Amino acid sequence: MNINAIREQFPILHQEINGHPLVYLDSAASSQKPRSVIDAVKRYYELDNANVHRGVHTLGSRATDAYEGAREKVAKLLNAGAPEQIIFTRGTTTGLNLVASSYARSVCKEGDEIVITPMEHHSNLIPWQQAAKATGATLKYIPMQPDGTISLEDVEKTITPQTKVVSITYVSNVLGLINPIKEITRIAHRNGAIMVVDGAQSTPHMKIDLQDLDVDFYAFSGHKMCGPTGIGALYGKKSLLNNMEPIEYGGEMIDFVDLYESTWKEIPYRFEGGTPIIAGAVGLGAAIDFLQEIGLDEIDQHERRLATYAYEKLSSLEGITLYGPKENRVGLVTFNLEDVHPHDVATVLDSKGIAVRAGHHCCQPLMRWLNVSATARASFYLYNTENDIDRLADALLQTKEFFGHAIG
Ligand code: 7TS
Repeated sequence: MNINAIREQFPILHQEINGHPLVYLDSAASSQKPRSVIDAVKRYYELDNANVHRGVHTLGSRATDAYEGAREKVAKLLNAGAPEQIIFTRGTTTGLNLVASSYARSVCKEGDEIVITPMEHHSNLIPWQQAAKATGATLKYIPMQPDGTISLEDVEKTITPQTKVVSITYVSNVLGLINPIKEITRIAHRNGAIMVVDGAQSTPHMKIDLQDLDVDFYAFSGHKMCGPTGIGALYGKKSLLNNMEPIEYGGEMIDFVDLYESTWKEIPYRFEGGTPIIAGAVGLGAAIDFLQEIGLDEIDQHERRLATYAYEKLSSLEGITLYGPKENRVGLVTFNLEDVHPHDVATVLDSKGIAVRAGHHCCQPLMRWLNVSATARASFYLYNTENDIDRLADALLQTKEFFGHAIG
């Protein structure tokens, strides 16, 4: 990977923030966008814009081709099989809510179980809390080891024949660890449960093969993988989607409407009521082209190198606590400096042009498990370099000094 050439393609990176060259270390919250994605959205609006799946006019069919072409790109990226198994959504949150509201609420009943983990992002936790409350099912948690990982032994103990749904994040947005999704899926299926995966932090960073993983649902967001905000997708197995009720009713999702009864289109359209996010899908398609041209395996390796470098470099600072396992982690490092609130850390770093996130990262139960109220987090992507991490480490030293605790 030629990082300089890659960085050249991201206009936003080439600016000064508070008098310093920008170091963007918040890609887990939202990634930056390459020129090709920005141009694809612009070109779509300048040349092809129209509504999809309706008019017979030329612009309408161009827009439809662009939108459906993006669906095919998503299906190929994830090795998802038939493109109708891809439903465009607003992002991971919308995808997970769709499964919890449509599938879980119709399948689960009292005595059934929904299994998740304490490391889940709120968008893979609250939908299941609500589905459990609505159906009388029990919400169960697979316990975590001291380093945050989950053991297959605990997975075996937690998932039972009463379990109807298991929903787990592939990659933790706080701990940077990768969960053994393929093995958990096998255990879920053996017990008759379906497997749902939160792919928000995995899709941008590693090669995903849904047919190999054999998961039943998989949700992700475009904006974390060089695409625009407001677009994402949910993969679902055809056999499940075909039997699910829509959760949004209106235009474009119907087959036949009468005064008192209506019927729905085939999948995926029955889940895409209203005018869809056409320009977003076009941008996501361009983002997929961009990532695939570089290669997801190369991106993955680059980020793992950065994560190892960052973990080692930061752990040598006195008074720092790093969260999550040392091994097998993806490109992010979550940490706290002794006696300095993470919001203060992020504020001082911003004054030096370095963007990191501070807070609970939409993982309040995980924060309680870690026994902290908040942390700081530096997250990396294909455009970050060792130099960015050196700048972070230097700035953290200065932060510590600024707050009157010189690091030895
Ligand atoms: N799941 C995980 C694991 C996430 O990291 C996020 C967003 C979501 C779901 C929700 O994605 P959305 O696109 O629907 O909002 N995570 C973060 C983060 O770590 N910092 O800001 C957003």
